[in-house]
Amino acid sequence: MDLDAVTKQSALHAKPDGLTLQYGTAGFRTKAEHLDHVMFRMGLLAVLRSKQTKATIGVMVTASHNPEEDNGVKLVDPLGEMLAPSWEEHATCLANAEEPDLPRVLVDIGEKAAVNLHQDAFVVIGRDTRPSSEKLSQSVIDGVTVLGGQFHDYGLLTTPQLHYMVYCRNTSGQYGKATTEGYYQKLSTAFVELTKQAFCSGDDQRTLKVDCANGIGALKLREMKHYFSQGLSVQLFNDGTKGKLNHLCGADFVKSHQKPPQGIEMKSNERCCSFDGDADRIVYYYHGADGQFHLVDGDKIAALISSFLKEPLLEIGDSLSLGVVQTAYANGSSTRYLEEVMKVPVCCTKTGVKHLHHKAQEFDIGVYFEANGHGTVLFSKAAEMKIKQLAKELEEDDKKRKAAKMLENVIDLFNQATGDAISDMLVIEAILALKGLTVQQWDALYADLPNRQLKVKVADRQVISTTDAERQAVKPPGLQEAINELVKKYRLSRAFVRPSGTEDIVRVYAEADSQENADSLAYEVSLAVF
Ligand code: NG1
Ligand code: ZN
Repeated sequence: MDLDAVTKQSALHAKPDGLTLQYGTAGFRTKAEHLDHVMFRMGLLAVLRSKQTKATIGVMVTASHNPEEDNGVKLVDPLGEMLAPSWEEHATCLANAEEPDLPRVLVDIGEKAAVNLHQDAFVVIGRDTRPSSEKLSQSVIDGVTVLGGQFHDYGLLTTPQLHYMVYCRNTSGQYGKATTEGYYQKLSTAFVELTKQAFCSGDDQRTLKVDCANGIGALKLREMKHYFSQGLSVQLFNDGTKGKLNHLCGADFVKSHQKPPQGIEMKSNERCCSFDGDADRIVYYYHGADGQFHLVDGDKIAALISSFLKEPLLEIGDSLSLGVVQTAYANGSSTRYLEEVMKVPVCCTKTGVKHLHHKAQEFDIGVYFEANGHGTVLFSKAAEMKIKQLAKELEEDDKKRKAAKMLENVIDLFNQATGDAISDMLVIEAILALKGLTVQQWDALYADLPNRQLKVKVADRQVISTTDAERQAVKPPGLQEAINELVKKYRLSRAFVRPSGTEDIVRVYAEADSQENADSLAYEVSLAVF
């Protein structure tokens, strides 16, 4: 490592005094103006990680659903997963090192992680549409090049596309071609194949309105929609030409406010969906004939997908295990439906996709979704091989073969690296078409328990610590007892608190038998947090 060069370059990306940041649930996130040094340093770290894993590493510049003024960065590991936890610590150390200590911290990380410095390094970079993203991704590149790493800058990409690129590059192209064209081809071929047998009930059924949160999803969906236009016509709203990123629109807005985004015309019973700012989350919704807004969130997506998958899995009769992974934010009704009606095992993990992703890998087929619409379905290598074999070997008209063929396309359609709004949208649309289901029928799988999420500002959110997949507070003393007392006052109730990993707030969640009760329980719990 040419540490003198690092010092010199770093002076051009100097760390502001007194700023400490933590690599949180989704990397670093804060106001864009505070991130230049972090970007440069994550370029350095990506080179070390690439040398250590002897693989291509991804760097994504985005702050997802945060306001336009924010930005963020996260590293993507070789198989398209989130950065390993021990490296999150290295990332935090490196980002917070004072200028003169930077070379020493770099050497330390190299030693601790046993990095072979003679190994080549390759880093791929993607960014969202924020005004600050282009310059910040240039700072990442400065970090990569000063350590002699090679790189490919993809420019504008959705977060899941960057994960896909990393995965493709590290599996010698077996997963797909590491280009946007390759991504569009792979997904749309699977979608078209899958929907071939769908019964067609008129044009209305095949039209979908998409709120793109004024983000990168609009650009990429516009590029892609021609590939699958025979099967589905998408109409883009909030495409970034007028509104501000994530402002009064997008999946996070719709989910947390439980109301439609601005900038979309909704007629009654029309199927609509929203992406978030970097297109890794999706939620559906519609206006009922009664004029009421109905949200169809990540939990219901998981329910639709698992019930769809059960049939062909039963048909191929290979006793592949199917499981669903949720977080504490999953609506109580969804968990009950999955366990009691669908008879599918359900696990609960801590918030943050890395936890869900990891747990889902324990099943042959692991369905994971956060209530906010971030999720995908993972197929184990063994399951994939079995399915592919059956699809190839059996007679043309064998029912088993048809089921296997269908599953084969489902595997291709799901992004195996991470939750992906575009891929999930195509899966959902395919299922609805194949099953002849309307969005109302899908919504009617079960009735959500009324719920409320609140954000509470506190002096130090880290005074709260939790256990049992964040469902119980262990600190500060007395808080959990207070929550228990409040929960007892309501029927079908549940509540918990946890410090956010992406914002400087504490999140409160409550559900109960009526909206009024869910609202007051959430409010009362938020008072107990102070
Ligand atoms: P935090 O801020 O830690 O609650 C939020 C979401 C997560 C995940 C991350 C990353 C909720 C309650 N939390 O995390 O599910 O998506 O952002 O984007 O929605
Ligand atoms: Zn996102």
